[in-house]
Amino acid sequence: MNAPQTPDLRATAARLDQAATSARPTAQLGDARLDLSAAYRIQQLITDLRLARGDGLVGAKLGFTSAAKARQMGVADVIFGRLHAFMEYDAGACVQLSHFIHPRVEPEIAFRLGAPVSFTEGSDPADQLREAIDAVAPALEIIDSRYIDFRFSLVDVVADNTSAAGFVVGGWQPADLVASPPPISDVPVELTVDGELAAAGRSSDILGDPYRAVPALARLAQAQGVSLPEGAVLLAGAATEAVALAPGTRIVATVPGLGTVSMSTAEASEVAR
Ligand code: OOG
Ligand code: MG
Repeated sequence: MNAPQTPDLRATAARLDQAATSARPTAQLGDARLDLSAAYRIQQLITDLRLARGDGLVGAKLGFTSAAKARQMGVADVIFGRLHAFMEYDAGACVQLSHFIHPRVEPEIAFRLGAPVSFTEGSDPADQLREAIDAVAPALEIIDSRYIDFRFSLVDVVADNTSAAGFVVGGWQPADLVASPPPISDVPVELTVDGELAAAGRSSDILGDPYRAVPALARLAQAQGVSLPEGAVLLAGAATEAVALAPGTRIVATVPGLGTVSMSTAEASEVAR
């Protein structure tokens, strides 16, 4: 009799990485043997492939921190993903949609680390992360599920690095989270496309207060054994539903107290597939 097959996590990681680099969707994992810890292991193996290509880790993100996002995707648990150098775009950048499968954009709040964090044993991970944060900014995240039709289970989306595909950060403002957090705990968050309101929420839709993303991220990063470099960007999770990106548009996120951040998408005629 054959021994029961163990899922090939490495092959799954390679398939998801390949789907991202080729911008071609792949089938949902649909493997009942995979649990959440196997999903995070696949995510780690994707990161290993990227690091081996010289594509450094430049940050981390949370997903499903708002009810709007959880409702949109039918997945409720807060999830953790990695941001790599290839995902970073300058503020105002014009993004080629041919690099993506079916990209969506969502408004976010970003924190920046002024010092590296390695979550050493014996000290509270949330304190370590909070003490290292030196700036806060409005941000846009591009998400692009590698799965057909942008459909996934919790295990699928964690294995797929939480659909992370791109991010744009606006002007950083100093953040002293211990002494004087800027007043952005409950302010409107708006996303416009070509000047029209496309999604709206409040910063308090993010776990009740975007600062609560910091301990949540610290806990998940520590659990995954992730160290974050100086300058790392942390995305707190979208306050609104994500909006499908169309060619030839300008996207702006506005968070009063933090300012705005924008990007645009290239015209369809410029998109070479
Ligand atoms: C997963 C990523 C969720 C957020 O901010 O909630 C996320 C997805 O919706 O594809 O980034
Ligand atoms: Mg997001």
